[in-house]
Amino acid sequence: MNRTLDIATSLGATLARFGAGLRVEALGARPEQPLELYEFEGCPYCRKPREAATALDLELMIYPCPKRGTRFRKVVRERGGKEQFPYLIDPNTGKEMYESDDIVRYLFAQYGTGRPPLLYTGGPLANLSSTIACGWRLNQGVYAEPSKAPAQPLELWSFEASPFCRIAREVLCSLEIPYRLHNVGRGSPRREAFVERSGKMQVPFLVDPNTQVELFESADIVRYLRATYGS
Ligand SMILES: N[C@@H](CCC(=O)N[C@@H](CS)C(=O)NCC(=O)O)C(=O)O
Repeated sequence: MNRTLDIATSLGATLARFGAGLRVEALGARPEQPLELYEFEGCPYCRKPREAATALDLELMIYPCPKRGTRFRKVVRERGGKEQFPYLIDPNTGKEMYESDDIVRYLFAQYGTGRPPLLYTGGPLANLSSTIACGWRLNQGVYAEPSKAPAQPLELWSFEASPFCRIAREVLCSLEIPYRLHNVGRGSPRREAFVERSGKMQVPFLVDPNTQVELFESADIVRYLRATYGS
């Protein structure tokens, strides 16, 4: 996709969700270990738990499960009994679940201060606006593309509502590359440490421990991922 169109449609997706996943909300208990989310970027239901994770400043291990994917879909089938996404595993509590609204409610109850704001569950309206957001992105982050698996998961600093981060996440998804997602939404207490680590407050920021490459700029990240892991 042409770069200007790419950014414009990604911004369209952010606006369609009224900026959910932009800033951090009231925080509760902090998990010791990152939560694990099996999802894909082009799935409207998967967006809601990712938004909630930004709002709750949670670290996630993302296991991308695009359609026709061969790496992580089977894990969900084996653990939960069916291929339905999103699927959350919380190693801190032993809880595992399907259903985006259940996941969002669980996250706010466990790691926020109770009930989620309407924007984050919102029933049919949230699903409709998330579907419209996916529509803006056509088929980006829906289907798996042939790829080489990295030996170790990558790391990405991001927040859900950022149009530039979405562009990088969609490619990680299509290439089925697992990654540790460091959420640094507006108001995140992690931002200071991130700036110390990276040198500036800019996302997306990708670290590949397999090659020691560190990159800002979504277009550079996309180029790097395709050259290194695409086939
Ligand atoms: N009510 C479920 C709906 C989930 C759902 O329908 N997910 C679709 C993807 S958007 C799915 O898993 N489809 C099966 C597949 O992709 O193989 C929720 O909110 O989590």
